[in-house]
Amino acid sequence: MTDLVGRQDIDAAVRRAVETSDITDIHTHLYAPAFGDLLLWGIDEMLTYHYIVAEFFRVVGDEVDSDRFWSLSKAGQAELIWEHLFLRRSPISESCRGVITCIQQLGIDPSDRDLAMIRRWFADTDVETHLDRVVELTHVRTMVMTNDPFDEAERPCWTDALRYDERFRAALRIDTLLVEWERACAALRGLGYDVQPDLSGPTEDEVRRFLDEWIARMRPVYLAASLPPSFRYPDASAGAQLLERCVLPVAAEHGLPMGMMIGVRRGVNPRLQLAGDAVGKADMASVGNLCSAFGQNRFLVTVLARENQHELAVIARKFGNLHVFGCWWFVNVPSLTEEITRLRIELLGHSFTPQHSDARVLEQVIYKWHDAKVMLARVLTDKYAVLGQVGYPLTEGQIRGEVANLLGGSAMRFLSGGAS
Ligand code: HDL
Ligand code: ZN
Repeated sequence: MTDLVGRQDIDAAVRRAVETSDITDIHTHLYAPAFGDLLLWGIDEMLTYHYIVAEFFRVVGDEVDSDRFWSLSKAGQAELIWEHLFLRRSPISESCRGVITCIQQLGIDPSDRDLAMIRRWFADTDVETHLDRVVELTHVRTMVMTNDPFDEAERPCWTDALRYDERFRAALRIDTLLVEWERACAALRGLGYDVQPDLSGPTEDEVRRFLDEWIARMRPVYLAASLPPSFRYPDASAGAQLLERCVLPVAAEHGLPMGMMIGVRRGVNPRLQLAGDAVGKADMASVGNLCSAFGQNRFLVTVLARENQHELAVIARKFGNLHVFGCWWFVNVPSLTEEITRLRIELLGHSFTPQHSDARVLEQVIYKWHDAKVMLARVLTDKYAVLGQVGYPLTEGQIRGEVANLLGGSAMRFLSGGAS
C-alpha cells in the first residue's frame, strides 16, 4: 500500500472507507420483522417520531391540544405534522430534515411535498423488501434492538418458536428493575418470582433467576438501562443495591457488558407522552466508581448531557473496562456530534464508538447514519491530515481498518470480551 500524501489523498481515502464500511448499530429501538408491528416503518411512523411530535406541539399553540392530537389515528397525526412542520414551515430542524433525507435517499422526489404520493410509494413495498433496501443503502449490517421483558407488548413475542433475522441482535433492557423497583416488584410477582419491595427474603436470588432466564431466552449482546441524572453509585437505593448484588454479578457470570445510558429525566411533560422526556447533568464519578468496584465487568456508556461528555471521556482514559459510545438523543445534532467526536478522538484515539442511531423507525437509520458518516469523514480527515503533516506514513489500508473499528468493530469486540 502506498503512503497517502496530502490532505486530498487522505480525504478521498477516508470517504471511501466511511462510505463502504459495514456498520454495526449498537443501540436502536428497531425490531426484526418477526416481531410484527413492533417494527415501525413508513412515512406516517417517520412523521410521528416523538422528536417531531415535541416540535409540532411548539408551533400549533391552541389550534391543536394534546388530547385531540393523541385521539387521532397515526395517519391523522402525520397529516397535522406534515401541514404544520413540512408545508407551513420549512422542515429545518434535524428531526424534520431527517425525514426529507430519508425519502430523498429512497429515491422519492420531495419537491412535490405531496404526502399522498409518498404514502403510495410505501404502500407499494413490503417490510422484508424494504429492510433489505435500507440495509443496502446504509451498510448497517447489524442492528442491536432494545428488548424489554417488562414491556407487555414485547414479552409475548419471546416464545420458544421465535426465530428472527440474523441482522438483528438482542439487548436485555432493565430500566424498570433499576429505576422503578416498586413497579418491577409487582410485575415480577405476577410472573411468579418471589420478590419483596424491601428486597428481603429470596428477592436477590429471584431477581438473579429472572435475569438468568431472560438471558437464556434472549441471548443478548449486553444488558442495558437508561438512568436518571440522580443515579449514584454507591447508593442505598433499591436500584443501586440490585445493580450491585444481582445485575452486575449475573452480567459477569454470563460475560455480558452493562450498558448504561445516563441523564434522562423521564416525563417532564407527560402530555407529550414519549416526547415528554428531558435531560439532566449526571454524576460521572458514579461511572468511575462502578468501573473501579467491578473490574470483572465491562461497561458500555453514553450520556445525555453535553456537559457530561468531557468528564466521561476522561474517566474512560482511566478504565479499560469502560467503552464510550454514541451521541445520544439530544446531543445527536450536527453541532454537538462533531464537537463530541473530536473531543473523544483527541482523548481516546480510536478506542470508542462514535455513533449509534437510536432509530425507532426503520428508515431513520438512513438519515442518522448519513449524517454520522458525513461528520465522521470530516473529523477523521482533519485528524489524519495532522498526522500526515508531521510525517506519519498513512495508508488507505490502515484507515479502512480503523474506520471499520469506529463503525462497530471495536464495539462488537468489546461486547464479546475484547479491548475497545
Ligand atoms: O432510553 C432510551 O433508549 C432513549 O433512546 C429513549 O428511547 C428515547 O425515547 C429515544 O428514542 N431517544 O433517541
Ligand atoms: Zn434509545
